Amino acid sequence: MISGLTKANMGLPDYHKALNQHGGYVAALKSCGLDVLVLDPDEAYPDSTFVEDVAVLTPHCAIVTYPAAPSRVGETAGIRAVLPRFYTQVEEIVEPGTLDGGDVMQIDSHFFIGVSARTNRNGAVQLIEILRRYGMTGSVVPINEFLHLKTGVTCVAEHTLLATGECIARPEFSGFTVLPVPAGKEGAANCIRINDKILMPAGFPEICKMLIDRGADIIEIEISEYAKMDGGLTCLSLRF
Ligand code: CIR
Repeated sequence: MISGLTKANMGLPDYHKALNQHGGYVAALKSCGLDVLVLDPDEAYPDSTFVEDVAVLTPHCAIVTYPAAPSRVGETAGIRAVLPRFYTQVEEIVEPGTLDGGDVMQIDSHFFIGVSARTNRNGAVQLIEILRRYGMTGSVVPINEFLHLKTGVTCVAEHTLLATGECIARPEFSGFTVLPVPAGKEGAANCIRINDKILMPAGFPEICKMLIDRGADIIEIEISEYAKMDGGLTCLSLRF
């Protein structure tokens, strides 16, 4: 894990602390009523803990992605082996398309796809075509400031997004109530809505208070060691 890709400039993660934080994350998912399958470590791939990036899981099919980062391409073999346990329909993004799951935000049967340094237009178009075949839709959102779309925006309630930076004013989200996360607190924008709970990264009390005032039931999770590797809450699991 400590050999993974990062631009965070926050120092190396403490591996044992990271393992403890992972345990807390899994416990939080279970406390929301989810069954959790923890995959074996894939020691060949230091970024493989960010499992969200190698697949997109929908109600009708799973899609194995094609990560843009050369060091992550081989991670897909591990997830491809697991998906048939849960899905009969497994699709794939192929070259020259690239796509990271962190760029895909599902809201009902629509998928917003960030075109970023990791996801190219070809990958996004391939995903939209796969979604279309299964009766779902997709559209692209250009992303320049962030690693992934969901680094800058996630869904916190019906028709309501938590967004930061360039994602606050994007026309693609004009039909939503957008709750802005100010500069300096960007890490708060990557949260997970599960059933009636919202999982939030620890360390953003003002943002939590804003959500609680709107009626949210929050679980805060410490993920400092993953933030050092540019990872947020959503990256650490695939939820379906
Ligand atoms: C990477 O650069 O690929 C990893 N160190 C972090 C990936 C974070 N994933 C995500 O936001 N979905």
